[in-house]
Amino acid sequence: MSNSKLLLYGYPISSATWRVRAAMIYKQVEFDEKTVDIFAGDADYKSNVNPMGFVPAVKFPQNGKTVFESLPIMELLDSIYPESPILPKDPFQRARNGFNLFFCWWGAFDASLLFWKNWIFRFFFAFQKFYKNKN
Ligand SMILES: N[C@@H](CCC(=O)N[C@@H](CS)C(=O)NCC(=O)O)C(=O)O
Repeated sequence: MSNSKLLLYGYPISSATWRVRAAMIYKQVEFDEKTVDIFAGDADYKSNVNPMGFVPAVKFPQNGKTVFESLPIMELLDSIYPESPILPKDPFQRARNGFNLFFCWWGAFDASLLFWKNWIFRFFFAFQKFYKNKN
């Protein structure tokens, strides 16, 4: 694996991974992909990459940092690789775009109370762990 490529941590049937993968392909950015077994759970991934255990995450060769959450990843991709933009340049259009994305994202999961409960607990545990040594 070359160090100059992005590394996408994903899973084949993950829609959140698809959107990041699609953005990279659209932008013609070279990347390698590592499958994280989200069903079995990957303790190493959870400890070292995303404390919530969700995919996708992307490791950037520019500084070796790893970013998780598909929407910020896509925003970062657009800033670093401005060719073939995926976000509107106009700030109002951008805000509208952000609204649309969040609306779809939250709306899509609104139906599942079980998912919400699980997600909220995972979020707070992961948040605590991730920011513990960052201050
Ligand atoms: N908000 C996250 C959500 C990512 C997400 O829900 N990923 C799912 C696959 S599509 C996952 O990793 N699920 C594993 C699990 O629930 O443990 C994003 O947009 O990146």
